[in-house]
Amino acid sequence: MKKILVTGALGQIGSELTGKLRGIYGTDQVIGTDIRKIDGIEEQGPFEVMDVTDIEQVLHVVKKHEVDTVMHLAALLSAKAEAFPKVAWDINMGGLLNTLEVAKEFHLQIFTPSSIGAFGPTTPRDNTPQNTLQRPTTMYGINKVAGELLCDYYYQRYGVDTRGVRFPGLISYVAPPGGGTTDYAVEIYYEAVKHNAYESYIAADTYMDMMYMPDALNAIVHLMEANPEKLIHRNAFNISAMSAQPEDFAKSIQKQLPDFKLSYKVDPVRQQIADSWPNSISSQAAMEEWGFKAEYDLDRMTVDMLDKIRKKVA
Ligand code: AKB
Repeated sequence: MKKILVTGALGQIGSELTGKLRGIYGTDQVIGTDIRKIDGIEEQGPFEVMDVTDIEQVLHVVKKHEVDTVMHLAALLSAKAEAFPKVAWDINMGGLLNTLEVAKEFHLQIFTPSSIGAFGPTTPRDNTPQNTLQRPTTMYGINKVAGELLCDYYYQRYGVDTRGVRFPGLISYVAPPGGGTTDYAVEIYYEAVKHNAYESYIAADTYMDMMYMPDALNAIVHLMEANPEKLIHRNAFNISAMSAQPEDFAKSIQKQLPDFKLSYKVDPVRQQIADSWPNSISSQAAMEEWGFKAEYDLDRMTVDMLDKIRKKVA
């Protein structure tokens, strides 16, 4: 049975992935870790406060729990990384390098997400291929490209079983994303339920890839369970469920809330980041190599998001 450590377990992905993995592999088999702790977290399963930038702490927790797999999620997102580039480098690169070093020593399997942020303005914008030009212009993107290469390097040089995907914007009602460029696609649902209106910081006609969290979690589990002989790429698989602009979300919400209003007040920093990313990426390699498939399209996701948020804020 796997013994899995999740870094960033209180973050947007981690707070849902930890529970999903506990449902599959058993509560005691999954150790949540984060730089901070919240009340009652230990009642849900094993939890350790751990700073990924301190390799001694990572080593200690891996040895203590006899871990064999790490879901390394601790990272700053794109807009936050643009505000604090040096901190982003230290956390995003330092945390990953420490995790890979510990993985090399203890023969751990590693998952770490890359992002559509690993692409840049010179990347082909539509149906972006798996292997293409990557010259990102953000600190986050630079971290992601370097991370993809590092994971490949640790596999090729040391045989570490590294795996990963390039996530699009992830949409969920459980934990807020915080500090991303695609966060508007989460906020729009909360504002729809609370105020029947949303002011978007991303401009009209800006398309980005998106995915509902249940599809993202399934993708992680499937990739980690995939037959390694079938994996040609291993790391940084493009995956997407939909390509959408703010107006598409508004139209989908209006099918449930006909009076919903969308307006715009563009944030130049996040708009510039969004403009440097593709409109839509191709998930072909992930489909062929490990059977990636998204279950949720925009309308199905909208119905579920609105329903869950209504119950949450009631
Ligand atoms: C962000 O907006 O920074 C993230 C991402 C697409 O990597 N959601």
